[in-house]
Amino acid sequence: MHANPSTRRRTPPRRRAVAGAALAAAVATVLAPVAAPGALAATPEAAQVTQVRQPSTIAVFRPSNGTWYFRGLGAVGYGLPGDVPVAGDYNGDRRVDLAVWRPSDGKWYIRGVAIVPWGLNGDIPVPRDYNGDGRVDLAVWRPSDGKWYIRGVATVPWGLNGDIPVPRDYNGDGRVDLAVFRPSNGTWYIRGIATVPYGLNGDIPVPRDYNGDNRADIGVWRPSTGIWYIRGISTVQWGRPGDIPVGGDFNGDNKADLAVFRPSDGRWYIRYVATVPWGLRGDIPLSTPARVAL
Ligand SMILES: [Ca+2]
Ligand SMILES: [Ca+2]
Ligand SMILES: [Ca+2]
Ligand SMILES: [Ca+2]
Repeated sequence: MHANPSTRRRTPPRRRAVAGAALAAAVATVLAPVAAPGALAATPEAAQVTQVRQPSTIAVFRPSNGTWYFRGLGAVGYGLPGDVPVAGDYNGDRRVDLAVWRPSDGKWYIRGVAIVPWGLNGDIPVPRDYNGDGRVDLAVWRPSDGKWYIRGVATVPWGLNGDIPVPRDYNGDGRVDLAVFRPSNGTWYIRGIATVPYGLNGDIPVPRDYNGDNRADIGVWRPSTGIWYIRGISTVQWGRPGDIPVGGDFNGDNKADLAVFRPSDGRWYIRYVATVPWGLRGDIPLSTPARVAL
């Protein structure tokens, strides 16, 4: 049995108390039934599985010069300082397109594909293939109203200001599930599936499929200790304060690996796989499926 990260004695001092009534109201709101948007259809599982059979890329986006550096593939300038990297397969050709979302103008710049306004400054981009057509959909989660704005698919209220959006396929039905991690109470709210207390305020949610059953596993990485808590699977110390956890399957076995990027030495520490120098302090570490359109 692994340690329960919700153990109260480990609560960081910065954890804020939430008034009982307010919390109850918040939970009631977030659990309120939402009309199912019919457009959130099933994703062909084969398409997803095929994509993850190859090792993920090791890459960084460098905000200071707007350049992407893909290890073994090359470097491409695309984007500006302040942009949020949102690489994904937007046109359905099974190659990852370089893309950035620019908070200042709310536009998605998708290299070689399109420039599309979608979202407002303050939104959090959450691109995923929500309708299962093989193309990543433009989507933002808006903290101020807790709504998911998924272009051409649906607008769905799920979550509250302060939440961290964590959309994944948690039940393995091939559909991306809307979900948020709420730092204030360390709880995961997975729409239509479950409400799961797991983690503490200050933890970084790292939902991935760690055991290869094609379901995203709930997990958090704790910056203060470098410990990964993967629900029902393992508790492992990997990384240290200052590191940035990175998702990805770096050896192509269809299971997510524990990996961190260390800004202080520019190295990737991938457990059981490799230690790789790639990047500089200030870079944003990225990992994508192997096929990238450069
Ligand atoms: Ca889509
Ligand atoms: Ca699902
Ligand atoms: Ca899993
Ligand atoms: Ca792996």
